[in-house]
Amino acid sequence: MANSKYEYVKAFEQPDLLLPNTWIVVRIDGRGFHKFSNKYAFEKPNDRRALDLMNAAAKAVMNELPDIVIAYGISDEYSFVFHKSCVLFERRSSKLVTTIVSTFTAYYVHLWSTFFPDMSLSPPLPSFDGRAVQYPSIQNLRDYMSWRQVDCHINNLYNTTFWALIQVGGMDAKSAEKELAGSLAADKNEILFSRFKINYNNEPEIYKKGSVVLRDYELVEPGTASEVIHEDVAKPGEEVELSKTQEEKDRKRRAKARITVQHVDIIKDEFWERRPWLLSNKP
Ligand code: DGT
Ligand code: MG
Ligand code: MG
Ligand code: MG
Ligand code: MG
Repeated sequence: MANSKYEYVKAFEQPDLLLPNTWIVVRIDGRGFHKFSNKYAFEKPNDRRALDLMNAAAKAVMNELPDIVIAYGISDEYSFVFHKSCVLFERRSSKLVTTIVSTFTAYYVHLWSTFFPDMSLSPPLPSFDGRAVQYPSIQNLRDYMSWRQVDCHINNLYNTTFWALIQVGGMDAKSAEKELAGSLAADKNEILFSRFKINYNNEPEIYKKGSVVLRDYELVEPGTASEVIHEDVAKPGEEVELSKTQEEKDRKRRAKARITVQHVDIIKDEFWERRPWLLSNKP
């Protein structure tokens, strides 16, 4: 059948392919969660139910999109990392971002009552924005992840001290803010310890380190060879077929792996060295 006279409008659609061979991070962030957290009386500075709900939604996203190798969440945000070799949706930025945002939001709403059984959701409903950023090297990607985890630590130390001054110390918000203006990490640790008998080191890991979501394979002992997963045994001429089989095996393995949430350091080398498959050349 001939094309309709309207079909020319398709030419207005612009391609938005992300560069090949770069790590893709899709970061989503809750819209207006300052207001949202007040509406549902989230505990300050951290609401465990709200964080668990974010983590459950992130796990569901990773379950539906096996191309995601790792995710990291703090507060109302989550970063999802696609391997640099990922070809999902031909690497179209808008498809990757909108799929993650809508899948995450759908699960956040779907799972809400599991984590907040006493409070039913009502408009304005939770929504999330999203963006895709590309990182050309593993160093850039790791620095991105480190940046988010350092942010988690800085914000949590500040918020823990700020709310201790108010909730236990009886200060108002203005005075607490003034007290903390220009303070260093050591000063906040000191305030927490000397005035409130709080040892920051003993605060829950989920608050201090954020949440890492990954597929649970066997850990590699520190210091041993890192390419345990992808041994290439192809003979000349069999290369394509074997690597296809390997690819298929890897895909199945990823789909079967249990997805876990951990609250661990992702800045130091150890985390990545013990999980060489995360950043290996082949996903
Ligand atoms: P945005 O992202 O520009 O639409 O605006 P917001 O309000 O979402 O701002 P953002 O994303 O910079 O900050 C996250 C807000 O969410 C922040 O005001 C604190 C709140 N929030 C996140 N997690 C918790 C929690 O566990 N407890 C409480 N009380 N508040 C939380
Ligand atoms: Mg924001
Ligand atoms: Mg937000
Ligand atoms: Mg945020
Ligand atoms: Mg369609």
